[in-house]
Amino acid sequence: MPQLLSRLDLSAAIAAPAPRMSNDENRSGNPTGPNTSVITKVKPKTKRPNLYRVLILNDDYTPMEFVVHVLEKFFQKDVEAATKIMLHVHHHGIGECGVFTYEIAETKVTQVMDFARKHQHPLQCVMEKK
Ligand code: TYC
Repeated sequence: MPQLLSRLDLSAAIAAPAPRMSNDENRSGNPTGPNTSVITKVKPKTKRPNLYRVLILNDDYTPMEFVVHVLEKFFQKDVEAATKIMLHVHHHGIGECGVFTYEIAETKVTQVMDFARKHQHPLQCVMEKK
């Protein structure tokens, strides 16, 4: 008569059988060695990446509109968010454009510095480890 198996019983029933061992062998794989087992703990290895702030600095010459444009172009800010950041920098001297992994932050800094130089503005952009 067929037997009803629960989900647990079923998975046990279909699990792979233990490797065959000869009578004079044991779990160490050594016919004469001690009956020991190695228990390997699997450590979940998800490391959080180091993060970097990209900052812009105030100066007396870069036009406000240019800074807003930079924030829209390189940091995907809408005009309201860009204006808010630009005014923060204008009043406080420094402000955050975004937080990125090292390579992305470095790329943003280079893009902003190259763009400012191309338009002959003294705008400065730096990165700082969080
Ligand atoms: N202080 C500049 C001005 O009055 C505007 C400005 C804002 C410049 C932010 C740089 O990162 C900056 N034209």
